[in-house]
Amino acid sequence: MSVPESIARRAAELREQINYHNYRYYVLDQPEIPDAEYDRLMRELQRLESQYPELITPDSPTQRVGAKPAEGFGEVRHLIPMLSLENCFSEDELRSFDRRVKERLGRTGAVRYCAEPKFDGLAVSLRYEQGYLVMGATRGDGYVGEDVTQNVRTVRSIPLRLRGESPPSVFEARGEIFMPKAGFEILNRKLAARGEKTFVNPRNAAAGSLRQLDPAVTASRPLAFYAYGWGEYQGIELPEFHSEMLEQMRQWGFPVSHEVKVVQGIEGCLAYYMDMEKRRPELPFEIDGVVFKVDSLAQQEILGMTSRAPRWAIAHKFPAQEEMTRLLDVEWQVGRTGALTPVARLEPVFVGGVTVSNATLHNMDEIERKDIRIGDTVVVRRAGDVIPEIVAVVKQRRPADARKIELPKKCPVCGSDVVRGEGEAIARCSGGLYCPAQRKGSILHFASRRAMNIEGLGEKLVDQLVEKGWVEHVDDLYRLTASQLAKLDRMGPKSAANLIESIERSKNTTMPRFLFALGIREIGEATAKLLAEHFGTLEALEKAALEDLKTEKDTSLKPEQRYPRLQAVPDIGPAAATHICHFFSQDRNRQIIANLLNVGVHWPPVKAKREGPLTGKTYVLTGALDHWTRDEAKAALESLGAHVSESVSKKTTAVIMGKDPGSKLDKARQLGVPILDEAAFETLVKGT
Ligand code: 9MJ
Repeated sequence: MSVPESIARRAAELREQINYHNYRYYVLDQPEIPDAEYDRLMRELQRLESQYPELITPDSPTQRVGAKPAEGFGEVRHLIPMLSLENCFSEDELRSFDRRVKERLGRTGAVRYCAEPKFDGLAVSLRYEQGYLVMGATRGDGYVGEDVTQNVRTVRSIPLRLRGESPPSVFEARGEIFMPKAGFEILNRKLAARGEKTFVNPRNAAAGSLRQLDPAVTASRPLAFYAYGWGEYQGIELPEFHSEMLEQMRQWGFPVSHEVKVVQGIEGCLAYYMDMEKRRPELPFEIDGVVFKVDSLAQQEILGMTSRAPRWAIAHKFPAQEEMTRLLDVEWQVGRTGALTPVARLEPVFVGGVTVSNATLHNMDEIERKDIRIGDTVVVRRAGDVIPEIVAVVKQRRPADARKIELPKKCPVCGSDVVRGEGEAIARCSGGLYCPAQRKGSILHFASRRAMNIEGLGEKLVDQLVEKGWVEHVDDLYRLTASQLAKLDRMGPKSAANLIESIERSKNTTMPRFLFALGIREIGEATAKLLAEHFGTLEALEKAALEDLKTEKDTSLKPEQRYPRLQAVPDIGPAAATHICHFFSQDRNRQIIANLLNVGVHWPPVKAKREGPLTGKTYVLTGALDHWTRDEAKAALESLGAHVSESVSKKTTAVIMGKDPGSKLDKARQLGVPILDEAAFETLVKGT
């Protein structure tokens, strides 16, 4: 049977593509396509070659395991080849593996398997002579790998010497070097902070870290190792089972995962697969499937191997968490504070078990760092319940007409200017409450349970109220009538009356809730409470904010010296103070507050935090005291009702000075604030 021309062409194309991706993956450590895509290419070629064996060329990528070793490391020949594993993706395929095993063994009963996680890292062989680590090598193409001895020696979980009285004279341990998830996150954060390239996933990070010509770099990376097999050995007898040998290796000091289990037959395998898939998100390391190995070493011997993989093992892979698709467009969502978030619209793709058509792009910095453009082919990742994200761009597939993603100059919802502060990642709509998106967000926040707690006022209702123009600002909520509400979608007279009642009830609130409900940026619940305790009344807070505003443009002051009244409140720094000042400086905001008070929003007087002889007094500590730690001194003052502030202002009652006082002392002198030494401080706290 001759091979149809189109099939021969396709096979050649696949060979070329696969060879190229092997090179990217094994030599450059820079894969361009997700594993799932690579697997598909390989399977397609394998299928064509099994249909038309005359297509098989000696250099076909199906005829070997990996690719050439990179230049830079010495070569290591594996006396016993480091084979890869046959993959399967479904229960059916796993069942046919089990059937083949039974047929070859000529038995009908359940086969005993050793079930292992499939670690997602890079395979290495570690050679020990007389118990000492003498060589570490990567898999390479399975026959020749790279000498990474100096690098593996830096991996702390790899024993440099075997434990026990009589170690084998020669032993090659095989297993996976990988980067635990937590270490990967930290490493990427560090790299990003230094402006260096981050890694796409823990596997690439592990490969990139191990294959460093400078072992000092490897040493600084959080790598780990698990053993799951062996190569050459001399001077020992093998036990009956693979799992027993792993136990023996554990005795010699190799890390062997506690997730390794012996299971019986195909049913045992399927149960193990399901259990690991469920627990995958909580494991501290990445796995991309599970591996089943015929546990009896005698049976392994009978089964033998093909040129690429043992016939006694199979990897049952989880659905891919990364897939490729096209970025169709980017839309900008506007949040309550006006923050613009880019959202990627994708050509729908099945990834991580669901169809994904949107992914977050976080912010403009992220887009620029990854150089993402509209029209690009991108790698989308969806792991567990995490929001799908774009991890990388396949640059080689960038179409000529790919468009740069631009931060809109105008808010897509209200058309106001978009502003992005110097050095800030987040851009915002400057429309404030004029912007319907911000208005809806701020109304929902105002009504939320921990703010004004207006029960029954949800997103759908707020959308309608804003769109109909009935509620422009939060004070409008208190002018709604039951007959008006009853006209809205999915609202009967009863639910309208209930809503009016809960709006009415919300008028009776507390000052912290009210302050929190206003939605001033960076003013969360805790800060709202501190503000209320510090200022006691809204008038006092407003007055402080307007006074403090005058210090904003005073460049002779350091940021921490500006806004002294607001910054006298614990936890409030220059950024939060700026937001408070700006909020109260807007006539529109003050008008809304006045309206809210007019319609009857009220709260009981605020109790000062602690009543005591020093209530109303504010102290600042500077320098080290001999007999008190800073926290002890602060606690002593607070227990008497005083407030201890971080910065000196005219309101400061006194500054308490220890050894090596800082600039706060100068500030106190400048402002004529009394200064107490340690003795005077002790008289104050003990005598009062
Ligand atoms: C991984 N990657 O976790 C094997 N593997 O066994 C496990 N890989 C393997 N076993 C023989 N658990 C060849 C590869």
